[in-house]
Amino acid sequence: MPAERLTRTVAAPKPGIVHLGLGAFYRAHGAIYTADAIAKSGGDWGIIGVSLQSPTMRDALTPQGGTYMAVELGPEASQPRHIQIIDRVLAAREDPQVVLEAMSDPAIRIVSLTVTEKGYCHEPSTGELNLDHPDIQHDIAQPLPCSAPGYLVRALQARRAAGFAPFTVQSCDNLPDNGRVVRGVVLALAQQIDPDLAGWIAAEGCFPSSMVDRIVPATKPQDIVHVADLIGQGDAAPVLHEPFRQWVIEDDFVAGARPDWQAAGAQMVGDITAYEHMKLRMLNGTHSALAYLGYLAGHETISDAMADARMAALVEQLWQTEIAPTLTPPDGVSLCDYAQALATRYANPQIRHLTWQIAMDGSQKLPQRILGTLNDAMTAGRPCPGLILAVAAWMRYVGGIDENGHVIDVRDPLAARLKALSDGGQTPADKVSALLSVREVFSADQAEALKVPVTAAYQRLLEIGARDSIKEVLA
Ligand code: CS2
Repeated sequence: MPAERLTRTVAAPKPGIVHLGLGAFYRAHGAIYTADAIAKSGGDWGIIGVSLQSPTMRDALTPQGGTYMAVELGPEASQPRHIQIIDRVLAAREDPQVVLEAMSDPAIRIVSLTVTEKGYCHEPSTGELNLDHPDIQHDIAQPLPCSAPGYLVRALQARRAAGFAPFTVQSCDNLPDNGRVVRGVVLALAQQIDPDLAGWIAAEGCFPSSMVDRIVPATKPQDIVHVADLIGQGDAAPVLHEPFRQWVIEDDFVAGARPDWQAAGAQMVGDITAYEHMKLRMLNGTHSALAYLGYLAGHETISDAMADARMAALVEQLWQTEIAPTLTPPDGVSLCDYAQALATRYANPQIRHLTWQIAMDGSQKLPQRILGTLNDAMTAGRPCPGLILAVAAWMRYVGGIDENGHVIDVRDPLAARLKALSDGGQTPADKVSALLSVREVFSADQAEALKVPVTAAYQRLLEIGARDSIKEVLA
């Protein structure tokens, strides 16, 4: 890194938001929308960032006064921008009390979250809080929490005790009806701790759902070098993102208090369901299909996979014939145009979005990205060979050995169990059955319906590999 380090050049706005899960995505999406909203309309909407897991982000951003570079990567040019909206970063593991105090301050009117699917400690197939989750067990027993639902409940408890209004809880994760999911886990946990508290939260709280979209690969060491070259200063935690961004937000905030995100281009709507289904199924569904099949076929990134005509044809088939017919598009939106725009976004060669990164946490992602679509299509009697192949590819992936016999570094909260189930099956059919029995992912009915087609696809993956299996499913 150059000797000179990036520093703050303007004061941070007074904080009004605490954000849990300060990863690359939020810093390239919600933080920038909020900075733009303040630039247009003002307001005390500075952000206190909280890292729930490790202090790395706090340690990287604190010497830079909480600021960082966001670099927009167009197909031809890079556009750096200095983001100065984050007031400070807290490391929850080191000092949970400080985090609770920040969240309990009445000046904080919104607590938003990007904690990834697994951060909600829910059952992905049902959306219900998993009361057996070790972090939830801990948070029921101890006043200082460790999970995201635990922080929300304990901070709301402190606000109620102090006579303050609750903050709005705003999920910005890729979950269907993410506001309902976070409301459900918060109420279920509060119920365990203090049923009166649960009643108060249910009556006074707001949990707007939102659909978030921007492709933001995890920052890699070479990106840090690239940004230093670009700006001539050292930034330990830049974010690199595509030009496109979209944020559709249900307009339901405690006392209506929120930044003027609309002025920054966000869409404030009454019901986000149509947007969210479209995005989770069309974008995230094909992202996951490309992640498993692309990884198995030896493609490192999404743009590499899209440069393979066979992969690109599969994605096109998924959009047109397998996914789009299950959707009711939002008013004024054409699914054809949406798919066309996605193809262009995926092909952006500047965005090095690893198939391995997207393949992470598949057990938490598959239900809302692929299995719901499959369910709807199969109920309507439409075959979905591409999505079936994607499910089989996930099974092959979590088996932990790639097509060249190399070990795959599978990251998933259920990784050990998935591998044991796969290893325990003698035949391909046994392995598929064992994986279909994971109820966090597949309902009993769905497992039954998928057994024959997924086994056949899995068998073909073993016999002829991912690329030739794709060729067979192309209409
Ligand atoms: C990706 C998403 O990592 C993943 O699973 O599918 O992060 C995706 O890039 C974003 O949802 C795009 O908005």
